[in-house]
Amino acid sequence: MPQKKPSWNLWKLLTRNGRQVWAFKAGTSDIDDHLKNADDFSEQERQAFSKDFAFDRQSNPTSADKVFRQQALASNNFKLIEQKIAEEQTLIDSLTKGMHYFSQLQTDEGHWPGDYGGPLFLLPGLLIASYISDTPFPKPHQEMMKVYLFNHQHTDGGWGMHIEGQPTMFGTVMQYVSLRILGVDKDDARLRLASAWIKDNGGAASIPSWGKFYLSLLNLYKWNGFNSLFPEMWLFPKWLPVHPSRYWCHSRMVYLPMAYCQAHRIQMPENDLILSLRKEIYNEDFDSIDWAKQRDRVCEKDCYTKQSPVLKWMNLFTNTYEKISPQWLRTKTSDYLLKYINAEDAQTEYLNIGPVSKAINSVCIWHAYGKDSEQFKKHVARWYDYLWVAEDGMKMSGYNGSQLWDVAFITRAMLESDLGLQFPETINKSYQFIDSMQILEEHETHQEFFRHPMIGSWPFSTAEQGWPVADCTAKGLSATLAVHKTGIVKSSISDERIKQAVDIILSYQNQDGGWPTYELSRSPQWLEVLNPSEIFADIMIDYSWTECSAACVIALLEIQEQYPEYKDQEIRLAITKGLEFIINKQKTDGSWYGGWAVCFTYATWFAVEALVQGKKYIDAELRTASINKACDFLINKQMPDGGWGETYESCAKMVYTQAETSQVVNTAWALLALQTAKSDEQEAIQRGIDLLIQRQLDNGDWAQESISGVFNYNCMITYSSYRNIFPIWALNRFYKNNAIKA
Ligand code: LAN
Repeated sequence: MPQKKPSWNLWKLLTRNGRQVWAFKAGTSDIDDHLKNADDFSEQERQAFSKDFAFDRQSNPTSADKVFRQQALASNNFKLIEQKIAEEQTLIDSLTKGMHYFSQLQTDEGHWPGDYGGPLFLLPGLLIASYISDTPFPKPHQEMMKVYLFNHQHTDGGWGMHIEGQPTMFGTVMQYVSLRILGVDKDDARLRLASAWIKDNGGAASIPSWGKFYLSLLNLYKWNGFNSLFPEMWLFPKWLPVHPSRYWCHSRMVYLPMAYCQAHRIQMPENDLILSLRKEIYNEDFDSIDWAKQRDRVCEKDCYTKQSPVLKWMNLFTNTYEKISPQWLRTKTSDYLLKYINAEDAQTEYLNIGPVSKAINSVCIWHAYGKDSEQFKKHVARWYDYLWVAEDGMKMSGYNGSQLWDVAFITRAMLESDLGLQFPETINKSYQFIDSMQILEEHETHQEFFRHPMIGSWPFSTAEQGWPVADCTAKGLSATLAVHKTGIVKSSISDERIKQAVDIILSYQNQDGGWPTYELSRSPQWLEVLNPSEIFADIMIDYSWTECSAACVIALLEIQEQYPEYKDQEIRLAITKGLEFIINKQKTDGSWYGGWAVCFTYATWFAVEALVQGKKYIDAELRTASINKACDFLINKQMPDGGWGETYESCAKMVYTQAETSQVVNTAWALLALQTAKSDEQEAIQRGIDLLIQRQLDNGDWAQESISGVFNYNCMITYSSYRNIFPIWALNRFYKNNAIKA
């Protein structure tokens, strides 16, 4: 603490061009005027001089230059800076620890494996495929699956559609049957409770249509109680809006093998287990059930999308047709379906587009070629790509992983500031992975089976799985550009490949200006009236989504910066239309709904990021108003502890639903948005950042909180690396924006 020496401050050092002149009572900073007040000197001041400038040669033989230093530091707000340095050190420590911890989890090939579980209807599908085909999993696997299924049972005996959801008929019947297939005794107390849940809630006949399908395969339900999928529809002319090639690819690829199974009414033979199960899951005597009457019965706990009147009418027709369908046409249809299934198997190395079709395709291939066929063996070999062991047991993942997606995100997160450069090995490995995951070829049967062009694209998981995704291409490209900018790796992704990725992004833009997931929207939205799944919404066509659009706009903006010459006009137009789409999607409260993660904070972050970066491409007033509204929305949702937290109910209800406790992932998204918007709510940002630091565990990880991914509004999915990626990104952005500039 410097002593109080008031008269020191009567002197002030003026400098200019290296000149240094002490001014007495400097009234101005003009060095030439330094004597202006020199005559204004009182007796009091003279006395103060001799007191304040008393000098002790014993203790301080050489002058320590205290007058200048004290003044210089005071004018630089030394105290404040001292405090900032300490805070910054805490931030740097947290970030370094976070990146160090996460880097340790990276594989040698550069990606981050992780838990991608959540939905509870996936493992049962696979178990049914293994049971029907008499291809049991090894004992240790079976044991771990049992552990998993029991771990997620609710105390009332039921299971949800996903691990955090309330019990439903679909969830409960599927897990019940799975556990029985895995050899658990029907008198096991937990199964008795589950059986009671099923019966108390109306019995298995009220399971939604996807459940009716699986039960029919097992001979636990009758095919004529399943609304016909009208397999012949696949032979319709392709130009018809209802032709399945126009459906969202996930619906298409699930309803394809389902149609094959229904066309053949695949049904396993009765055995003791099946006969017993028929008693365990129905209130009525199985043989006395009027199956046709069960077609539209859905337990109210399951119902998310009501059947439309149009669908009911259609079902009337297709169910009648089922009774008269000529055999020759069925055979022709089945041949086509099988050809398509084979093509999908070949295109994806038997991984298939997702976990549901993976299991059902296995059943079809087993049915068509038998258990000993090469094709079926190849299918079985890839079952294991979908299995994941975590502390809750063995589950089936929602995809064959989220490899590319996570790598792309973490790369951008780390490179947000120079701090990421302290991890060159991690960045380099990530880059190698991104390089090896870009899809560089198309299959021979590409066009025949309605695939979107994909040379230059990136997938969500792996190139081998081979389904390109618009925003994954955008994220792969953004990460590539970010790495190239640093110059710390030898770039192996050529300009040509970058341009191919740009072409893919451009090819994905919908008429409405937005970007979809895997393919352009190929039919009008009215097709949704034919959605036969009572548990999901908006699954019929591929829609434009805010977050997919924002990701693509951002990648194009980055391309404009780094490759300004490439397709300049076209890209500008695409960006402008994309930004307009995003603005149009904004809700009146300033937020955006997120379709692929929980929920409003997620999409709002994406949208704000695109709007901020897209400054030059859209009307300034419109843009500012939109960004300000978004920031107001986020500020309004900040919780008292400084964090943000939404529950998964935001997704299904489409209304922001506050969690009881704040969530680091939501907090990070909100902070990323507020910071990029250069919101003047510094205090709110600071409080959020403090929360992220405070929530960090000693080893640099963050605890896993509530489930953060979603699909089709109603089913949740785990993204285990989000809890690292996004806090690191938000902290890194804070560091970049606030680092002390020396
Ligand atoms: C995914 C995972 C990734 C996700 C993003 C890239 C995050 C998104 O921005 C676009 C859509 C996409 C690719 C997506 C679509 C739906 C998927 C494939 C999933 C959520 C993973 C699992 C889900 C799939 C439909 C699950 C299987 C269930 C069915 C109802 C068929």
